[in-house]
Amino acid sequence: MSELVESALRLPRLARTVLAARSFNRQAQTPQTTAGQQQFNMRSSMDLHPRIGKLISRSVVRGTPPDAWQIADPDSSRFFDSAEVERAVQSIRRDGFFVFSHIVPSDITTAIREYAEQAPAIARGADQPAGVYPRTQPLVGRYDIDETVALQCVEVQEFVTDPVAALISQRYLNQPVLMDEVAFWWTTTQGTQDTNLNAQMFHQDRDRLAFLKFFLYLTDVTPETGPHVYLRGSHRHIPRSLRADGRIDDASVQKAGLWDEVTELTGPAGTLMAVDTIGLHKGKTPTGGDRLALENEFCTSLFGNDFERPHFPASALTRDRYAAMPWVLQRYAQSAGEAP
Ligand SMILES: O=C(O)CCC(=O)C(=O)O
Repeated sequence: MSELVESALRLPRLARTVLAARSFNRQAQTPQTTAGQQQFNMRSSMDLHPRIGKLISRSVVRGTPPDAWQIADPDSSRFFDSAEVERAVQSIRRDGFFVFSHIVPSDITTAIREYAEQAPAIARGADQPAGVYPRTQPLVGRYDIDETVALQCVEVQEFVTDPVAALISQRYLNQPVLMDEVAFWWTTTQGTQDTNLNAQMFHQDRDRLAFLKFFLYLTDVTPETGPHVYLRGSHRHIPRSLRADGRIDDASVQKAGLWDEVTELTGPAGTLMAVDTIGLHKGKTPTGGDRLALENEFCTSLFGNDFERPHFPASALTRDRYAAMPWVLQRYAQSAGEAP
């Protein structure tokens, strides 16, 4: 289909997305799925501009209960220094990302890494049952640990329920947020043939209208061990040539004259980053060793893609945090102590 016809179709898709998202957010019980056509319409309308999802979110996510803003005590965070909140928000607004100065203590990162070393992981693209990550001899470029498995680790629960991350997301998006997704994965040196599959080509995340992600490195990350890579400023503006919903190669970013804005986010184990991944980003394929990363996402609405309500044995801290911020942690209501 010609680009002209495609462009003409984006506006009606945008209008349908606004209507569908409004109706979704008015339901008394949050639907667990978003119809495929609605997902497509939303993703397609995001070709118009990287900020379009945030605009839709502000217009349709209304009437959240007053306790939606409520969060647990920020000083209870062992991951973030709450003194960095304002700087983080300003930096994400300007650049699309922020690397925190505060490094997460090594007893926490070691506990999470040791958990990942023995947890079942799924070899991406291999069509095999989950198994322990073969760290000395990885076969594929990416091994994913599913959210329910990740949440068996109490330190992972502590990370994904962190009140400072919720606060930064609220302040950045200017709306109430809820914890939406946990990703936990190894990237390996075996990924050079599968850069598309392993999210190692530039792309935008378009699963929600408005969202913010936090990445925690659990191994030391150098330019050789698979840093997260971000096109600075692309959360605010993306040239037309790079706006398609799909994978974009480095040559296209170079051709658009933007290579100077490409930033590799490196740091020792314990490095934390907040990233607005509506901007163009990718993982760099490791060449010198593997990388373990843990990520969580806060969004303003569960419209856009299907979601799960994982079951896991909640720690005392998770229960306390759920009690303090039930709206933010609503996906965990069942596991954290409330009847469904
Ligand atoms: O591995 C990374 O740093 C980025 C991963 C990513 O963008 C994704 O999983 O969508």
